[in-house]
Amino acid sequence: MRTPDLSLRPRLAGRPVLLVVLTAMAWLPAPAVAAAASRPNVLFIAADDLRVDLGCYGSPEALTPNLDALARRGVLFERAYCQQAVCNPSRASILTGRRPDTLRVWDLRRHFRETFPQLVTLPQHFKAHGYTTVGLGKLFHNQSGAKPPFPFNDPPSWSEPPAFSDGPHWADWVEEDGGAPKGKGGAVQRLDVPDEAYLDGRIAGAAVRRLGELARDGNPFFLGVGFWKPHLPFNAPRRYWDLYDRARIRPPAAASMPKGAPALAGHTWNELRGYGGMPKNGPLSTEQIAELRHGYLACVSFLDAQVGKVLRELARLGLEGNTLVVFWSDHGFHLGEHDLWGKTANYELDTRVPLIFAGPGVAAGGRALGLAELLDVYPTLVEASALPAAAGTEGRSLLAQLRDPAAPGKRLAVSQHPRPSYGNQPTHMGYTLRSAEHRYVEWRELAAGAIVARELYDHRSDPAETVNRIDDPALAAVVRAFATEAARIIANGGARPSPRP
Ligand SMILES: [Ca+2]
Repeated sequence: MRTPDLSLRPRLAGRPVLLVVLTAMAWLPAPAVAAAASRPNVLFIAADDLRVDLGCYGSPEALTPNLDALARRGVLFERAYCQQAVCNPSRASILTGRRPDTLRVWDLRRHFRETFPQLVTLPQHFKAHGYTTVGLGKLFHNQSGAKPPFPFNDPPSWSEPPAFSDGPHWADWVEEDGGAPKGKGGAVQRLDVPDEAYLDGRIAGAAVRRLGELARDGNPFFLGVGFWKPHLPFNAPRRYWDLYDRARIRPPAAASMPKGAPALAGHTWNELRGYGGMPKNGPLSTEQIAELRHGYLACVSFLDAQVGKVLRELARLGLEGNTLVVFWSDHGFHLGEHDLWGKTANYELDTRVPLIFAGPGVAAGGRALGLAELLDVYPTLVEASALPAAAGTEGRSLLAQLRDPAAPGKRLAVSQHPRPSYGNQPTHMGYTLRSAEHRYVEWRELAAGAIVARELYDHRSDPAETVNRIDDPALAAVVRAFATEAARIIANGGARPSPRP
């Protein structure tokens, strides 16, 4: 165990680095600058269910040297938020640059092309402008039984068939008899196996090989590498578990639902309860909590090691200087905080995500405090690559913050989640608006649109969101301002999930 690495903080703004770059570029002939700036490669690295539990984000526990190094050479967004804290809606949102309400994608079954068959995704936009686009791993949602009318891995987005993109998470499992997994096993696995025993090790190997081929090819590329961890089951080779001492794993902080929170805000952790050894009802034992939190950290370090393999190859090939790297997770995760396990909540731990950019034009060692949303990634990469803007995207380019992390961000980040969490026919939708200082949540009954519950958390005094202060007279003006914003956002989005046949 080590103490948190706070050494990035003194290097906050990164302005001196930016000035050096601009001064050097001023001496280059203009066409060369334009050509170099217009055709960077893109390395788009996704993690699955990774909350902001990384060394570079100040985690007191997680060991993530490779992601910490990426943050040191780029810009880390301190306040980045997903648009819905579950795989398919979040991934559809970042990859199309549109909100779940616009896409009408709120569950794990519906495909965004059911709403917009001709939509041009982020990689597809790069493909249309001459890039070779390659998808390895889980980028769009994984197809795991649901059969939408379009493949989830979205072949139109890619120059070649995507790989390692499909299948249920439980199948990423090592049977001790060497056979194929026969069904959903336990929630954790700790075996002395090589990285390649699991999907992420194989994806890292494929990405390293493909990077070399793409470098030799010479055409600009968009390489998407989607890692499956730290999503359940928490299986990682033993050596990643051994980085942590079980006796020193911290118990969840603030382990009760927020005081005054409505019942709609919670859920019954059905995803975790579906794994072997987990109780179908009721609480986990102290030992189970420690094992799950240990397993999550092991998976975070396993993921970090796989990202490191890809980033080292990028550097070895001499591509670092002309490749924009973006690392993101589709949403966060609860590990017992708020008496919740898993995602699908509207709280900070589920909606806040790691988001790190590095590469040409990106300030080194910057920490952007301004708010950002994952749907901003699409217009950011398009603008940073000097491609024509894509039609219909709803995010805002973060390029100003990549050049100067002190540049202002968004005023609000908006996320949402239906209730029931996974049902085809939700009865309620919760919208959450995060400002720099507060989180506001509004739960609406979908049939008539009536507001049935509200929440307000004051991050100035309560960063763990432990007390719902919606009725605090001292915050009445704040609540009124949020309610006005929420009404405007919802009127523009039109949250009316259509009944499924
Ligand atoms: Ca996920």
